[in-house]
Amino acid sequence: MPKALITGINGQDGSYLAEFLLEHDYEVVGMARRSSTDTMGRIAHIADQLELVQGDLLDQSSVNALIDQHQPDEVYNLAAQSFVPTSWSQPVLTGEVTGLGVTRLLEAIRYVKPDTRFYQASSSEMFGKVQEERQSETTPFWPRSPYGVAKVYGHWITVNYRESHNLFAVSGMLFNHESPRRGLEFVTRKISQHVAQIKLGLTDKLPLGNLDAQRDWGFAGDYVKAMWMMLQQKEADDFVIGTGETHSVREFCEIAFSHVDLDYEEFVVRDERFYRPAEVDVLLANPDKAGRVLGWEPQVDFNSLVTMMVDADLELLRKEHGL
Ligand code: NAP
Ligand code: G4F
Repeated sequence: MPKALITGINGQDGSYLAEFLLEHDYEVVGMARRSSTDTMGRIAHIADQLELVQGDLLDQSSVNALIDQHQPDEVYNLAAQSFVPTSWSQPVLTGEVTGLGVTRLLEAIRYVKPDTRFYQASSSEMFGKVQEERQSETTPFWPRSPYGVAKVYGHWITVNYRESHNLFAVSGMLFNHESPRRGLEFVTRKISQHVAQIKLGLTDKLPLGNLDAQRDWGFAGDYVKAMWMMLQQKEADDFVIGTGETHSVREFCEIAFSHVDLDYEEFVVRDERFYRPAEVDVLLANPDKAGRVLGWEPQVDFNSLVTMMVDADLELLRKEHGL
């Protein structure tokens, strides 16, 4: 039975990846940091099938101990300070966790179990001010946030450990992926949750920032499969994962509101607090290499993603409020 260690197991992607690996007969060990409140909601339904262990990417000794004690065949590094706006208010923390945290894991693997296969969760935020209309594995980076800068570091240190120490270390450059388990502060989930609240009469406004920003949005459940596929290849290599379609925040709103027979223009209000010091205007993946080499393709289209998220939030709120 292969053994996988997932950092950030209680995050959106960690929960889908854990499900996927369990279905594929892996022994799954999940690293999460200690918290004074329960942060395990996303994995509560599979908790009895996992081994959960405490650790923090800020703490080298906890990371070393995990690799030593569990001797994983595969490590998926999904842990990060992942919210872009927070990276302007906490740039040093973001650099420590999202950037240097990658090196801490790679160092542990290098010294303790160098045949471990390593996946780094890189991001389309690295492309930032895009240098090509469709971003591929060869598009130069121009990050626009401290988060994006930290991810560029994480990407290159992964490549560097592959080249310097011959580790099987890969970087998945994933474009935005969403789901009903997405954190409430990200724009897609913020919209789906507010649409459901408005429909049920629980609120009457949705404050948003830049409606013209465009993203290549896919479904998180599809994207975790690509992570696994990357670690099953003969050679370690880096891949862009996305849908090859881009849509604006406005389009997301239009579809989400019209799904419950409402007009977004009556409810969305502009709020300066949600604009960013430097914006990533448009992201659009060129996932050709992933299709060709991995045989990966997204299964959920944009419209289905939006309606899936709105339906899930409606169901959740109805249960919560007994409606
Ligand atoms: P997420 O839901 O925000 O999950 C992040 C995880 O990292 C959480 O489990 C969090 O734990 C953990 N974490 C934060 N700081 C940590 C620390 N110091 N030590 C250990 N764990 C820590 O993010 P996601 O959407 O699942 O994304 C997974 C990864 O992919 C992240 O690295 C993200 O940057 C990257 N990524 C995401 C996307 C996307 O669109 N979702 C696209 C490209 C790349 P707590 O619950 O304790 O905070
Ligand atoms: O949903 P977002 O916060 O995601 P963002 O910044 O694209 O980052 C996500 O995707 C990255 C991959 O490219 C990941 F690496 C990263 O970890 C994270 O998962 O914002 C999307 C867009 C932005 O252009 C933002 O300006 O939505 C715009 N937006 C407009 N109003 C808003 C809001 N974003 C948020 N969070 N909240 C708003 O009210």
